[in-house]
Amino acid sequence: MKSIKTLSATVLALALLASPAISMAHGETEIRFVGQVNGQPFECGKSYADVGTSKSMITPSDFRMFISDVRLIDGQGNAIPLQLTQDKTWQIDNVALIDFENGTSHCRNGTAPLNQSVRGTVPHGDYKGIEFTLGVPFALNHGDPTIAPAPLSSTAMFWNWQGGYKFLKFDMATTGQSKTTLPADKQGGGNASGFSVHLGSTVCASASKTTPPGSCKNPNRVTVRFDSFDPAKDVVIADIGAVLANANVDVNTPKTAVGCMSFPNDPDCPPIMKAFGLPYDGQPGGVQQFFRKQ
Ligand SMILES: [Cu+2]
Repeated sequence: MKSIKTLSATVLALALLASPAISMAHGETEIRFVGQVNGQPFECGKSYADVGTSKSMITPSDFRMFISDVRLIDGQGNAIPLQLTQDKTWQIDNVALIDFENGTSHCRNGTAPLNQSVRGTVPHGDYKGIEFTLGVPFALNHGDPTIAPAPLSSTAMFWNWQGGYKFLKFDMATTGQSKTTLPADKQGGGNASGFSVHLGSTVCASASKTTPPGSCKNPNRVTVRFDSFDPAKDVVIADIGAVLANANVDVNTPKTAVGCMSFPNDPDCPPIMKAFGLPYDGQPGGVQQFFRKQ
């Protein structure tokens, strides 16, 4: 009897240790994204209180980003690429444009359609987690947007051949600054007025302005991993409030880009780049705060 009892206890202990993998019956997979500001759903025309260190009221005018290299993590820890559906609108190669703005109200310079998921297929199997990158892969980042297929044809999301695309474009008016008067920024910020967060690669050396660079000193791509993620139940929250938590959106350092546009030597950038988990101006990166699972 004693040995049977011991055996059952061992079996029970093993059963408890081996947590079941999340079973995904179908190869078709959709990873859903939700845009938020401090836990509130992002919506064009809405204003959001208590943003940043000055507890500013902000009125956003753009919120778009490129997500790439989506991988599903299987029970052995292997990262299996999600093969994106090539829809010729939102997804090309392994890159998708996530678009939280609908072109109305303060987002009038944007586009009407929304796109809030990445869609593709993986081999049938059991997967436990996901990984993805905020950004456009280097190989696709430095082409000509006027001849690139959608979504890489979005000129609003493009800087120039040296820097490539804006991986994330978030623009807003804020309590402390003029809501309408700032001109378009040199980097193509367009409707930026007040404060902007534009993430992208910087210090990309190239022979001329129309020659693609060989590399960028600051790639500024953010890789995100959730060890446990079930696409059927979970969504990826992208909360810009968490990015701005330690920034003062009511001031902009003179003679620098409006807000933080990733360029070196901008005193408005350190708290923002830190929230992305990225190294900046010699400061080490850390844990990203922008994305969380829900
Ligand atoms: Cu849109």
